[in-house]
Amino acid sequence: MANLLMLSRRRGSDASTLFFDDFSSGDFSKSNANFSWGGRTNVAVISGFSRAGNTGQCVRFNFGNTANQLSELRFCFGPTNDTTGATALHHPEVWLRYYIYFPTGNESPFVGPKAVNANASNNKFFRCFALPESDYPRYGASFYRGAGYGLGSVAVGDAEVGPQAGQYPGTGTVSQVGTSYSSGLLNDSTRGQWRKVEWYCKRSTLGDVGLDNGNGVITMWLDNVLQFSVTNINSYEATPTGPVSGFDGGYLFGAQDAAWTNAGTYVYLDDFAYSNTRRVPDSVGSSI
Ligand SMILES: [Ca+2]
Repeated sequence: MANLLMLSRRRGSDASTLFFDDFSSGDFSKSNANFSWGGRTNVAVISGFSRAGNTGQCVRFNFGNTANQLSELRFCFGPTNDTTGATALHHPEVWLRYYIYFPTGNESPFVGPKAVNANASNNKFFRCFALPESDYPRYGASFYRGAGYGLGSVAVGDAEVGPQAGQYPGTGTVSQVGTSYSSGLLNDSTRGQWRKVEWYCKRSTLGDVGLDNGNGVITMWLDNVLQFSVTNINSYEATPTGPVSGFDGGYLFGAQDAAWTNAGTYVYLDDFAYSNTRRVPDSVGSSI
């Protein structure tokens, strides 16, 4: 019995992990009752490069040869992707884990020029929201660089990630912005490595007098190191169209208001995993 139990645990990985994709399918077809990939723009699963090395598959975001090219991968917390949220699971808390790779430009075989996101503007890094997206506040973070955003000095070629918590769509305003940022996400010492990105997003709850408790959270870790945590988000009651109690989907990377410096920049992503109960352990594999 003990041996069977150990085998079961090994095969099952972690019970709290609801979805995992190493992209060995060669596309975005993997899905289950809890998760599915959605709309894609200038993004593909490629072979011959992955977190495992110059083999296997991973996701390649193509930021193109023109300024501001959109490169985006959407997802849904549900069995089929949709834009209405009708089939989504409305999880009030979500944990995501994935690995990203910014090329140095010197890889062999070549995987793209040196990834440099050098402008002080809003370049999408991550978003998580209820559907339809146009109706509810978005959680997320964007690349920023320059005065007024980051803490400490920022050398040429670096980029930081700052939280945009509870951003209401369509208004152009950000209701709450954190004051601490991830530095060192993208610089000469960190290119050429697979870096672990983790997110925790929690909707705020409704208080007993019908008011938003203002306790929504967005937290980011990079290689297990806490980067920022915004813990006072209003996202339950104070929406344009009424209460929202969970997350339905989101997207990885996305619109780039400022160009990546080098034409033809690629960014890579692999070993994506999702849980709605706790942080996803490193051991999660393709058995899920
Ligand atoms: Ca892979």
